[in-house]
Amino acid sequence: MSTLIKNGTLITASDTFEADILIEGELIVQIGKNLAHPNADIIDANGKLIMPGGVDPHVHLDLPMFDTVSSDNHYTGHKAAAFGGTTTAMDFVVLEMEGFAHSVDLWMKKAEKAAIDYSFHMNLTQFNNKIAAEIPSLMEMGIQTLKVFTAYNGRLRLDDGNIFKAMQIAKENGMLVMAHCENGDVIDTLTQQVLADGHTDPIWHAWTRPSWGAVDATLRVAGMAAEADASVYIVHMNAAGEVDMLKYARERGVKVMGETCPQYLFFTEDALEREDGAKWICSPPMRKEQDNARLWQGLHNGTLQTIGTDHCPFYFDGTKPIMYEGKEIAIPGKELGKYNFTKIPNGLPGIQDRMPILWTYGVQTGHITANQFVAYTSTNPAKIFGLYPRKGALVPGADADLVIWDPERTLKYGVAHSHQRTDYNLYEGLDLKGYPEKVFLRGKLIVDGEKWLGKSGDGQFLKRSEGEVL
Ligand code: DUC
Ligand code: ZN
Ligand code: ZN
Repeated sequence: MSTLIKNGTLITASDTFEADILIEGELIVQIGKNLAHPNADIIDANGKLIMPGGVDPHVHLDLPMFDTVSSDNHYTGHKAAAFGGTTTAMDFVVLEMEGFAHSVDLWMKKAEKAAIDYSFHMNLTQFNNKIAAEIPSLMEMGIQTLKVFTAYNGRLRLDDGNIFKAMQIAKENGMLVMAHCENGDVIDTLTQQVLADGHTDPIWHAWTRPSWGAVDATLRVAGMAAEADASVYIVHMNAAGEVDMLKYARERGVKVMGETCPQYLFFTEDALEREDGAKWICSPPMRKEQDNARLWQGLHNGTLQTIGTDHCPFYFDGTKPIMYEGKEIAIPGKELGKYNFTKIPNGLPGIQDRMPILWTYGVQTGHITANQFVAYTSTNPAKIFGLYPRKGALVPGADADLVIWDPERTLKYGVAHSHQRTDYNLYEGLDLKGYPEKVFLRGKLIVDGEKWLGKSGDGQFLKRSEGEVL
């Protein structure tokens, strides 16, 4: 099957130009002016923008947390992603006692429902000689990334010595270490103290996870990367000081890259003081306006490399069902922590919101250019995570993952437009200008306006190889 998209304006990470795109089967085969094909379906994209499908490097689908599970699975989350223009999503495998192969198998099973293409990062939350010896086997499975945590003592955290050893092994094997940077000791100490003092409101979540901890952990991780000559990627950067540490390390040649997420650009910890503050509980927490501003600046000047979502939705009130594809679904959510902020499941919806929100409030406000938008939401993640140019590129030979973007479409955003399977949207009521109109996954039209044409099982696992350091 062939599709010829005519007269669109193509936006890549580096250029903006007018051209036609010919798709044959799953691939882009030609890009140029005045293309013709005897029996292709023709789509007139006059007045529309065409970009590579979004690549979300950081999502948590079907993730068990506390006494529940994140409310989007690999079908519902992928469907939402597609409506927002994202056609590849990477989530994190929980490391079980039985080891990597068993853990990956469990995640492969969950992802049989996939509706867009996907790959996995491995949470490296245990470390011993046996695990160390098995790390290279992940590369054979197409998993090129190890995620480490400097927080969540006694659960997910590795001590610095083991993080450093993981970096040495990663360096040897062409792998990338991703790091969640907060100060676990300070968090645990403050949490015990405030609970003993009877503080249980959501705002204490932010006040027990100070931004200095994120800053110190970022510098520590960068320092270890320098010493191991390893590549690292700091996930969900949220504090101004983290951007400063990133800049400091990068200026000294350390192979460290940084991701932020829309929630850290648009919200502050003040949101946690609202009556419905639990909706904004995620880790790390949102910070202050000066942090938002420094993150925007880091995107504007290229200190940061990507914008992911950390999509990990929970219902605000999981005792009440919502309608999803004609069925009532209720999944326990934030109400679990009604009387204690430490019991509120951590995480926010955002997989669909990322690109439309950033287009209106990032590109049109002049924080980033349209080319940077493509770089941060698609091309750079594809490069860093070893998927380029199959993903994140508008070039012959690339997968035909495309978004036809209508720059004139206006809408009031919120749950009414969202396919994220939860009962709220952080951007409720925001006016948007510019929205995905058609989305293709490997040549197949999966979103056409408001119509969902994709299906469970259409998504493919992407084996990844060594990525680039940007
Ligand atoms: N933070 C969250 O808020 N949720 C999931 C994982 C994470 O790092
Ligand atoms: Zn994290
Ligand atoms: Zn995360």
